Amino acid sequence: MKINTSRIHSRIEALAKVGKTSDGGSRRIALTDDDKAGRDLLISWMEKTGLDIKIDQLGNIFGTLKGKNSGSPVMMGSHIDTVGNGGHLDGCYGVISGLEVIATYVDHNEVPEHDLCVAIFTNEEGVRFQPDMLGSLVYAGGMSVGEAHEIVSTDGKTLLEELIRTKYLGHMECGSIITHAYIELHIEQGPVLENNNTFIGVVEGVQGISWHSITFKGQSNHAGTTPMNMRKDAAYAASKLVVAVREITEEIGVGQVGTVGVITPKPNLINVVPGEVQMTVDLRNIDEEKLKAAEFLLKEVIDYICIEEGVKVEIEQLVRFEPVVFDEKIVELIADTAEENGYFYTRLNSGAGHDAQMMARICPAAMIFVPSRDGISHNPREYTATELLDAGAEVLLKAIQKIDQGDINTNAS
Ligand code: HGY
Ligand code: MN
Ligand code: MN
Repeated sequence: MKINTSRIHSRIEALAKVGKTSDGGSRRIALTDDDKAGRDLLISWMEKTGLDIKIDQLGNIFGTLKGKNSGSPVMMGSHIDTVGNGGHLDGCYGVISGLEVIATYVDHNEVPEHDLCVAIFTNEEGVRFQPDMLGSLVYAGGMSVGEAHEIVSTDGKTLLEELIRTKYLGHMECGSIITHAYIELHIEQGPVLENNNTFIGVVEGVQGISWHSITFKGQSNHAGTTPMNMRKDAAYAASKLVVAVREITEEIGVGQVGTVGVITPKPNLINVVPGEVQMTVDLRNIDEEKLKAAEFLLKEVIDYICIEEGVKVEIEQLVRFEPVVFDEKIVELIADTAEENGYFYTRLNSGAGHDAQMMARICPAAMIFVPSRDGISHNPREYTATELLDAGAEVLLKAIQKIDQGDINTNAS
């Protein structure tokens, strides 16, 4: 069977038009009208492919092609929600390619042994509702539906309200589809594959993620009359923490990353000493002990900054996922498939979080990467050459065929 790569490209382009930003990027933040429009478009393509479509209580969407032995599907999937200024491929490539694998079976009148399913998980990016990978987290039993429904977005809406408003509050119980195996195709979003000059990434695991929201509370005051030794300057405290996060990564060493992505001063006026700054810290490491050490240093340095500047602090942990190791059998199957189809590959861990790390909690799961030009992602400049996208989709098809035909006993421990 040969995958219809031109349909993949035309669908990536069509979806990119939904929530298109002035700088050519994509903005379909979870459960906004643009995300709804993207969801509606994907559902129309699933209908065109003749799939059985189900939506669960978290708004996760599942398109299924019945197999000879219907029951627990071989699943592919990812997400189509984006960060605020995303590219066209993050998540979308995996969903559209998964749909294409199933459409290839349909086009060739091939009935698979297992049901084949493509999933679109809700709120993978986590920029509006935290935590990220929320839809797959609940699907995998990592959070209750009720708790997730009550999560309040950065713009003050509950997840339940937005699911109802966008008409994506499904009735299917979250996690009721018992998945036989899961493969997610995704762009690497980093520089490793391009630096290694390889087409395919065989992903062995995902690094642990720790997100905190930190609010320094000092004292708003007059910029002109307040002597420097009387200030409780929340922006100064926040700036010290930005520098400290970089120093923590240097202290922990190679493999530790740290990012301050949000810094919001109040009252944010030119002639007022900021009384409050809300900021976020994103720490990640593939090594759980090192990630814990980074978190410890973070707390230590916050305490020190507060004493030094005389400010108070509120700390909220938004996300904490431990590192994940993918299923060895599926990892090997992907490596063999790449090799058999003439593609050099690199084994690597994922720097980004993915729905696959949640699926790995409940079924054998792994990922296939393709390179990102200049390692750029979460940016309108996100790009992967056509031949690389095609290679990834071809390896996905061949790997799914093998799993479907029972090349690996995914139940064997
Ligand atoms: O944050 C992440 O790594 C993913 O893009 N949600
Ligand atoms: Mn993604
Ligand atoms: Mn992303």
